Amino acid sequence: MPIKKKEKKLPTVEQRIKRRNFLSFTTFFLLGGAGLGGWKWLYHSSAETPGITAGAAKPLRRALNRTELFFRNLFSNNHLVKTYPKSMAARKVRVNAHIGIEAEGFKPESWQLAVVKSAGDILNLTIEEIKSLPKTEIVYDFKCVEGWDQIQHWAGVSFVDFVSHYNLQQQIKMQYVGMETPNGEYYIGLDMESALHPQTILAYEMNEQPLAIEHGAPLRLIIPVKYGIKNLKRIGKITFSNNRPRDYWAERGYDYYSGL
Ligand SMILES: Nc1nc2c(c(=O)[nH]1)N[C@H]1C(S)=C(S)[C@@H](COP(=O)(O)O)O[C@H]1N2
Ligand SMILES: [Mo]
Repeated sequence: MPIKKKEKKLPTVEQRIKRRNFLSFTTFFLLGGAGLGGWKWLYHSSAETPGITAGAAKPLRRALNRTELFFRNLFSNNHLVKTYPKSMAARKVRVNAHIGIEAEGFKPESWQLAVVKSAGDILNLTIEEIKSLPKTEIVYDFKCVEGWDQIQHWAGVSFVDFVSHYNLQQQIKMQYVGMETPNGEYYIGLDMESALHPQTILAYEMNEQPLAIEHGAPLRLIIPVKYGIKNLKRIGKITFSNNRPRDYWAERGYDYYSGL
């Protein structure tokens, strides 16, 4: 029986970044451990310290618990973007850019979202269908690369809920999600991990009202782990791929990931 030779794949950029992060984290952890070890050594060898007694072990135990707490906080804080009470959300929400949504004559009523599951297999959804899915809201600090930020209140269906409701398990095994306006003039690419982040929302409401045209009616992306440029207004089409989807601002020199 012929043995199938395993293809040796070069690591992708993402894999390399992940590996590098892992290495720096490991180094950090080991250095931290060495620091703690050194401190422990100093502590026990200090002339003032009366040897290793039950009394001496207590502050050490407290220090270890603090270290554990530090790591726990580090991870949980990184996981979710900071949120605010609704009362802090801006009433007058800033409108920033209109690429792909400025053309006259757009009718939100006849809009449909096209989800390309694979070539020739397209799911077309109305806004009513999308509104019938579980609703997620968020009040957070929206940040634009141009240097402004504003606490804003958005609501819609989280992308994770969306993909699970429409059984897009096969699609989310891919590395990227692409989204674009119905006319294709503004387009973004997202790494799958950020798209599936629990705070990523396909939003149809702002301040508890249907989205205004200038904010991307009837459906826009709210992705708090990214800068404003990735928060596409008026989504017309969603695609999945293992190659980076084209991205309007990345093509103009901005960082492809534009993460916060
Ligand atoms: N279709 C479309 N979406 C877009 C943009 C755009 O020009 N066209 N600009 C992006 C940028 S740079 C920002 S800061 C936010 C602004 O969203 P807002 O107008 O609701 O404040 O939308 C993003 N989404
Ligand atoms: Mo922006």
